[in-house]
Amino acid sequence: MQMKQQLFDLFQAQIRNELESAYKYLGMAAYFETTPFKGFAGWMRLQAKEETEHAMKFFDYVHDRGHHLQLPAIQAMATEYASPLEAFRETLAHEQFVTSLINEMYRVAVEVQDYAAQILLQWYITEQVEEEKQSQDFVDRLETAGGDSASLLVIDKSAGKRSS
Ligand code: OFO
Repeated sequence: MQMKQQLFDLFQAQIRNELESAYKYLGMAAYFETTPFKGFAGWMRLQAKEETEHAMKFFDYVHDRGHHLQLPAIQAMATEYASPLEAFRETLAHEQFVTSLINEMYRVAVEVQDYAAQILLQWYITEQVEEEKQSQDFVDRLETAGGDSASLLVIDKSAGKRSS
């Protein structure tokens, strides 16, 4: 059964938002590739892949519900940042923004009594807790390291251990 138009519009927009997240993190990967911080570059590359998977989960769902999608334009993204800390602060702020979008989708799903959409969105609500936590952890560690190169390289190395 199709979703109410108001909810479908949000799902359609969120496919673009998740792909914009992927593009944003790919821009950060491009920035880190120009620095000694190849661990962060790899981490951002994997984050971009994960965001694409988030988009595809919505993509599959709207088709399961019998909708026909439109795909609006995706905006250009920065590939320059002042420091790893600036990039991760931007990541944290972005994830907080995405959490607010997912929460709004859930609010509307409740309002229109779409129980199936609520179940799907619960997965994203849980995922956003993880997304915010991992960004916050990097911000905290990078703030603690300050301008100390050795500490920054230790954090970079740990970021490079991410496997999925
Ligand atoms: Fe899709 O979680 Fe980040 O944006």
